Amino acid sequence: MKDINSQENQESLSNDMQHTLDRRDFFRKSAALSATALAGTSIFAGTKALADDPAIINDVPWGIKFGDPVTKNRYGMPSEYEHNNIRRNTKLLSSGNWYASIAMCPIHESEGIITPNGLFFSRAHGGVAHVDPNEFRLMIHGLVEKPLVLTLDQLKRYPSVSRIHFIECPANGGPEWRGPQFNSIQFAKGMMSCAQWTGVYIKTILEDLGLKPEAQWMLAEGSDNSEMGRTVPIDKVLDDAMIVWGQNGEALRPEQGYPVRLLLPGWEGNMCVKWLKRLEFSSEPFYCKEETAKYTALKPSGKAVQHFYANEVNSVITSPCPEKPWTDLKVGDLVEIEGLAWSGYGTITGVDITFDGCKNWTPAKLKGLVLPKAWTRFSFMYRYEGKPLVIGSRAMDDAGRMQPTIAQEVAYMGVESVYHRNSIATWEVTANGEVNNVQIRS
Ligand SMILES: Nc1nc2c(c(=O)[nH]1)N[C@H]1C(S)=C(S)[C@@H](COP(=O)(O)O)O[C@H]1N2
Ligand SMILES: [Mo]
Repeated sequence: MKDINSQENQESLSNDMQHTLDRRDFFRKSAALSATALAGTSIFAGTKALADDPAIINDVPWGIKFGDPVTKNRYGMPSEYEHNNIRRNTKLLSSGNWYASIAMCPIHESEGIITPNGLFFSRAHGGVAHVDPNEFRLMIHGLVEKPLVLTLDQLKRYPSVSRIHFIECPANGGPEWRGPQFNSIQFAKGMMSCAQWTGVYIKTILEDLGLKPEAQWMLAEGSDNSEMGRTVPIDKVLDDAMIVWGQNGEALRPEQGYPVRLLLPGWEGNMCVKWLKRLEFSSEPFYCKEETAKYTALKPSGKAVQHFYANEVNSVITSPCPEKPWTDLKVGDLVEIEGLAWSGYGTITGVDITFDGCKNWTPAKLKGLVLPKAWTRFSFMYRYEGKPLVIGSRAMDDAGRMQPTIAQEVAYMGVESVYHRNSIATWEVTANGEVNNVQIRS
C-alpha cells in the first residue's frame, strides 16, 4: 500500500486529482480512478453517491421563478448564507473602547491569498476617519528640491503599479507569549490580511521632486484623530515603499485609510500610515512618544529592541483550526490540510508540517501564486486516521530564515514582549476531530 503522506505521492496524488477535475466527464473518470490507482485513498472513504437525494430531485424555490432583477444591487453583497464570514472584535484587544481597537480578519474563511475588502482586518487608534477626497491634500516637503502639495487627482497622475502584499500588525499573536489565550484562529492570528494594492512608488515621486542627499528619514503622518506619525528609514522608502489608493480593484475602504495610505511591503502594519496627509524628509528621525514607548520589545537581558521593522517569516494552518474542526471526517477519508505562510523579508520557499507536536516534519506543497511579502498558501493531502494529533507548520523564506520553536523564541526574547511573535503555531486534534489552540513549549 502506498504511503500517501509522502511528498512524492502528495504530488502525484494532487496531479491525478487536478487531471480528474479537468475532465468534463468527471463522474465516469473518477469512478474509473477509484477502481485503480487510488483504491482505498478516496476523498470520501466508504461514502456512496445518493441518486435519491431529495436535494437533487425536488424543485428548489430559486429554480421555479425569476430571481432578482439585475438592477437590484448597485453594489453587490455576499450571499446571505455567508453571514458568519465577518470580522470579529474582543474587548481583550482594545483599550477599553471601540475607537482605539481592532477588528480581526476571519483568515480561516479566506480562499486563495486575497482578502475581500469588507473583511480586511482594521486597526485604528482614533476611530475610522471618513476623509472627503475633495479636501484631501498630500504635502511632501523637508529635504526635497521641489516641495509639493498634491490633490488626489494630481497624485494619481504619477505612473501606478499594482502589487499583492500582506499587512500584519506586529502585535499579531502578541497576547500569546505566555500561553494560548484564544481557542480561535481569528483571534489568535487575525491581525493580518492580504490585498492587491495600486498606487505609486515613492521613489517615482522623488525622481520628480529631487531628494537631497542628506535625507535619511521620512516622517509619515495621517489626518485622522491619532495622526500615527511614523519615521521610515530612507533605504526602505527608495526600495519598495508605496502610496496606495487602490485595494483589490477599487478605492481603498475607509477602514484602510481612504483615500490614500502608506504601504511598506512586509514591514510592521503600524508604519503603514492611513489617511495619509504629510511626508517630511529629514536627516534625523522624528520620534513621537508612542513610537519610542510602545513599539519596542523588552528582552530578558533588560535591554529593549528598538527598531525591528520587517515582520518575520511565519505560518499557520487555517484548515483544520478551532473554527474548522475535523468532526465530520470518517477514518480513511482524504483531507486537505491548508494554511498561510508569509514573510516580511521576502518570498516563502517552503513549509513543513508536523503531526506529532514538532518532533517530525514533512514538506507541504506551496499552491497558487508565490510572491514576495505576500500570503502564500500551502497544502498537504492527509489520510484521516481518527487518532489524536498535534499539528503545526513551519515556514522558510528566501532570506534564509525559518520559524523558531517557542523554546527558541522565548530563550531569545523572553515573554515580556508583545510584538513580532513568529514561533511555530500548533493545534491539538482530538480523537473525535475537535481542534484546540495549544503550545509546544519544550
Ligand atoms: N493614520 C493611522 N494610520 C494607521 C493606524 C492608525 O490608527 N491611524 N493604525 C496602524 C496600525 S497599528 C496598523 S496594524 C495598520 C492596520 O491597517 P488596517 O486597518 O488597514 O488593517 O494601520 C496602521 N496605520
Ligand atoms: Mo498595529
